[in-house]
Amino acid sequence: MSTIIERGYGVGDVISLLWFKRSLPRYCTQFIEICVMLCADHGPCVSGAHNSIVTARAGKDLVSSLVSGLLTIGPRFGGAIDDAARYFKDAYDRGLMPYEFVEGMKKKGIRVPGIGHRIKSRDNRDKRVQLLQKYAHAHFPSVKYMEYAVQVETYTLSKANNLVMNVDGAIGSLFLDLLSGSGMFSKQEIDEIIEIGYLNGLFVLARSIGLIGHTFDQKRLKQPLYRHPWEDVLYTK
Ligand code: Q5B
Repeated sequence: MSTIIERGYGVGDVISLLWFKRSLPRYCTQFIEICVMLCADHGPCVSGAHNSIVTARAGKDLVSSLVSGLLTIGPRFGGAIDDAARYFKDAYDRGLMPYEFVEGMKKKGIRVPGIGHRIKSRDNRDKRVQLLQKYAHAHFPSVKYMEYAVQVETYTLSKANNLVMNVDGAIGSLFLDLLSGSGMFSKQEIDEIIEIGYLNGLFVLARSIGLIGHTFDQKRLKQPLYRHPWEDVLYTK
């Protein structure tokens, strides 16, 4: 760690060394840092922040509040990056047309990971996705997986307005481009990274920053025990 500081490395280099066991080119480490910054928080209303807030307001400590938020990260919320990479890679490498891929997923009853959002839509695009795409267009040697994901999005948007590429889909597809285009990973290593599932780690790491912030907010503001409005959970009329 002292060498890292002496050489002026950043957190993207630290992640490259500790997770991927190699020094990656600056455009890759900067991409990792952008992912971490963009995913650090998305406001107090999302699943993870909500859980951390409720836990902090129940008087629990920082670690309990943090993990209570982290435990919501999964296939619907923030933890779709690995599956997005898995499915986009498989579909692209097999040469599936986007509509074949989406319809095939529908037949299997699987929602396309990396597609869809509760509030983002065709007319209210996710700025984070646009920033990641812009960065990759400017710096990556190839963005073939991301372009495939865009074609998938074009098809899903023909079905419903909110079936946009989300931040998980952008990171998943672009990380495939980073892995395959940087020349730093063998095909076998890429398959292993995707199979093990490294990429949700980026969201977990990033969102921890925001969840800790939400916990401190509640403590600083001395918020009382949370009680949910009963109208929201009333099952019978
Ligand atoms: N439908 C995200 O669903 C959401 C479909 C689909 C085909 C799809 C859903 C989904 C895949 C998982 C994913 C990451 C649950 C999201 C994130 C970080 C965040 C969060 C924040 C942050 C939203 C209505 C109809 C149904 C469905 C169909 C929906 N998604 N079909 N492929 N992917 N996506 N997660 O709006 O015929 O009526 O049965 O699971 O990528 O987590 O900001 O909040 O930074 O914190 O609740 O951005 O898209 O819609 O579930 O009512 O579905 O659309 O089959 O069709 P919704 P639902 P039908 S980014």
